[in-house]
Amino acid sequence: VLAMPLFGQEIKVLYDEAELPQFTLPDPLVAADGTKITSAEAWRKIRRPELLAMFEAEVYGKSPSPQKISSRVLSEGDAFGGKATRRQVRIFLTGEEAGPHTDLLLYLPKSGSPVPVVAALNFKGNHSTSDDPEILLPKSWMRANDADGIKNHTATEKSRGAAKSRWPIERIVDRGYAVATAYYGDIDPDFDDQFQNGVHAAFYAEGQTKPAADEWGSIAAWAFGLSRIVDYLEQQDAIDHDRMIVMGHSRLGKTSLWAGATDERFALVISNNSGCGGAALSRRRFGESVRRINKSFPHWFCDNFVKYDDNEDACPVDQHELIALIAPRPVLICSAEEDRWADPHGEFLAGLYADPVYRLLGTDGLAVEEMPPLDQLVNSRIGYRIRPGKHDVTLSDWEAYLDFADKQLTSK
Ligand code: GTR
Repeated sequence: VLAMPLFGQEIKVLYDEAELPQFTLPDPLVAADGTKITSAEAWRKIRRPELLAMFEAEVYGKSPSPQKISSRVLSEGDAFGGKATRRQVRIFLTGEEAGPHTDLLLYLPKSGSPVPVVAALNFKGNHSTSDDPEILLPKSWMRANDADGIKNHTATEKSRGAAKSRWPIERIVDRGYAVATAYYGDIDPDFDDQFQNGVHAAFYAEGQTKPAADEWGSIAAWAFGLSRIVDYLEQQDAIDHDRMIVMGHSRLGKTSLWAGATDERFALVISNNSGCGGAALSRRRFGESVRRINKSFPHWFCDNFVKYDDNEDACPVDQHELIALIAPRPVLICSAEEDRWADPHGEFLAGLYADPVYRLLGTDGLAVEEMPPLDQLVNSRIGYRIRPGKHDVTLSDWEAYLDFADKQLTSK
């Protein structure tokens, strides 16, 4: 047990399985009124909507109904010596040019037929994902400052390629997948400003100044942005609409899971090192806890989630049920051995306890009952992998994502 200081208070951080509290997980196959869910139809009609509504009301907050997007191509040209097309397109999230927008960077392999796509938000701006000088420098507020070429919370030329180790774009293109990325701060800047900036304000009801306790926080807003990106991708004939993948790392891994749960157009969902509020079971309180995350990042979840600080057992849902909301679509949970803050074992267990739902829906679920050895991809409908090393996204992670997608998604 380590003690980590936070805002002058000591919050105990559990890093020992023997210290974990005893808990009972809610059963994904028992409805709130006690009814056992024994058919795919009852899952679809009763339990799935019920779980979705509880995650909305108690964890991430409910997002508004979308408006129809509009878009404008900013640039288009060849990339990687002509192997791919690079397109940059501004997506207007409310359909209005005066409203919030996000700039999508799309690399499309040149292929005779529609290609699968990986949609993933980035942390540092589109230009950080590659040295490609054609990528437009964002003007948006940047989280980092005086690091990686960010000055006054604004990107400079120096920050080009700052995150490229996480984005092996040419390799992804060579494997036949398109990449669609956008800067998450375009959708909602990642700091607690009571939701005055970003997409929230554009959806307030008359007289509303902040989201209600059961309405969207930042994670839900980023997921909403991913869905608007899918609105755009669906309009593109070059994209295979049956093979649209969402991927995210860390807070954006929490986001990709919520995006996959709420938007079934995502045919496959990948979370990398998503941890607390992502794939890790909250009731374990291993590493980052609900209380700790709500203190550090009060804007990520809805205000109701604070009720579960040191009180996880009272929450009507736990994160294995978030994985279950993706069923029967393939989901890949990725952990890193040294990323104990994100609770790799808790991430694995969420997959394991989602398995009964996947089986009820006629899939192979998670093919193992114990955590696999390092670097060994469990390539069943619920996938799992843990690799050596730290909280990060690596080339080997991407190879595993695409091995998983190659097997789990077949073109029609
Ligand atoms: C940490 C946070 C994690 C994770 C991570 C990240 O500070 O505690 O939940 O989201 O940030 O997004 O990099």
